[in-house]
Amino acid sequence: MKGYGYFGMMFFCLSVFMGSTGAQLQMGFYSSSCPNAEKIVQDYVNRHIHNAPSLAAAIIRMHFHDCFVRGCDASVLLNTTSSSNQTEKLAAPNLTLRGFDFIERVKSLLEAACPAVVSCADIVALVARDAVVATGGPFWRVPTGRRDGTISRSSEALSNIPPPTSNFTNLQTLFANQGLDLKDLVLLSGAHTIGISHCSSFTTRLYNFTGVGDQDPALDSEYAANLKARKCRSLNDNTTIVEMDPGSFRTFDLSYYSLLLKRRGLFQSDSALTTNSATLSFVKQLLKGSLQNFFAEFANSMEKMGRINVKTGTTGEIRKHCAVVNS
Ligand code: HEM
Ligand SMILES: *[C@@H]1O[C@H](CO)[C@@H](O)[C@H](O)[C@H]1NC(C)=O
Ligand SMILES: *[C@@H]1O[C@H](CO)[C@@H](O)[C@H](O)[C@H]1NC(C)=O
Ligand SMILES: *[C@@H]1O[C@H](CO)[C@@H](O)[C@H](O)[C@H]1NC(C)=O
Ligand SMILES: *[C@@H]1O[C@H](CO)[C@@H](O)[C@H](O)[C@H]1NC(C)=O
Ligand SMILES: *[C@@H]1O[C@H](CO)[C@@H](O)[C@H](O)[C@H]1NC(C)=O
Ligand SMILES: CC(=O)N[C@H]1CO[C@H](CO)[C@@H](O)[C@@H]1O
Repeated sequence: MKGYGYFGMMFFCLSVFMGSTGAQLQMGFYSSSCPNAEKIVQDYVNRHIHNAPSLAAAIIRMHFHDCFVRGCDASVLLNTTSSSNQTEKLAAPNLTLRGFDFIERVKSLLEAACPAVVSCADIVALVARDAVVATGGPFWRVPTGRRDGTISRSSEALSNIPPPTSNFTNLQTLFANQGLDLKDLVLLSGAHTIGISHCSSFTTRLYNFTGVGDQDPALDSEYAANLKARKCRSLNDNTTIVEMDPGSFRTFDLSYYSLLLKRRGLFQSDSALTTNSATLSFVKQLLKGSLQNFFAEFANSMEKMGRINVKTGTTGEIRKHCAVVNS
């Protein structure tokens, strides 16, 4: 358990205690039940990611949204049906999730090779890792054996996934609820080194921060002026997209953290990492270290995130289609 810290340890004991079988994730869980499973995923990602490199960002974010609601159980993939309430997909934070069809295509290859063996939750975890690696980002271990949940509620996405307007306290609480500490918060937020955002995720910072037509003073004013002039021309722009780490939004590097210190983090939640002395000091430490060091630390936190409240053993099910529970 080295490096997992107090929260991790507590969480670990709790999840072993709560799992009905006490089963845990393990490396190569499918090595006898579906020996090529991980290779099928990796080959598919390697063959297709170059046509759509932006999917690396989309799917690591999907993995995060999955894990933060009912654990990493692919609940984020479920469609709303006439017999379910609104599922997580219909919650505002999902609006901008992408890559559902990519996951579904990988699933159909695995169903063809080994019917009803590989969970959608493991597919999301594996595709997220393989896509990030294929685009030059960090590698992390993905132990497998997750099973799929049968419940997905829009309201739970709203209460568990931090909004971009989060302040430090909100972030600390929502991460602690998942057994993640402040170091994990800083490292995992580092995923914002890749990908894009819609203007609507942050335009209040530009146009109406406290409701009097003002700007967020924590955002660099030159950057804000630029965003207003060139990208997000109104408070209600919900279609324009911007690079979260302008100039290197496809490269998994340390520049996200440099931007934070220049007051150019895009969301209030990014900026909030510099408002607490512990997280600010982690940010500075990361910037002093090497890229390899960031990758290694990021890998630890990703593996930890991938274990949140997983269903193993005989709980849950192995879905046949990722968007619907088995009938
Ligand atoms: C700390 C709290 C976090 C908040 C408040 C947050 C919020 C957001 C928001 C609002 C967007 C833009 C959505 C849009 O407008 O299109 C976004 C994008 C993204 N987030 Fe986060 N996020 C957080 C943590 C994370 C974590 C833990 C990860 C992964 C480990 C992550 C990975 C991403 C990625 C890769 C994108 C770009 C998605 C794309 O290109 O489609 N975020 N995030
Ligand atoms: C789930 O919903 C998406 C659109 O949101 C649709 O394209 C897909 O076919 C649906 N899947 C199933 C199995 O109903
Ligand atoms: C729908 O929501 C209600 C109230 O939260 C709950 O009692 C019910 O079990 C939910 N139904 C499904 C199918 O999840
Ligand atoms: C953080 O935001 C919450 C509401 O989301 C608010 O109640 C709290 O006062 C804020 N904390 C600080 C330190 O601003
Ligand atoms: C700014 O916010 C205030 C308070 O929420 C609101 O009354 C006002 O209409 C907003 N301004 C614009 C331009 O939307
Ligand atoms: C985007 O903005 C338009 C115009 O303000 C509005 O009609 C539409 O409902 C918005 N879309 C979403 C998904 O919020
Ligand atoms: C991908 C997806 O299902 N997006 C949905 C998110 O929620 C909105 C409503 O809030 C739906 O219109 C989208 O289809």
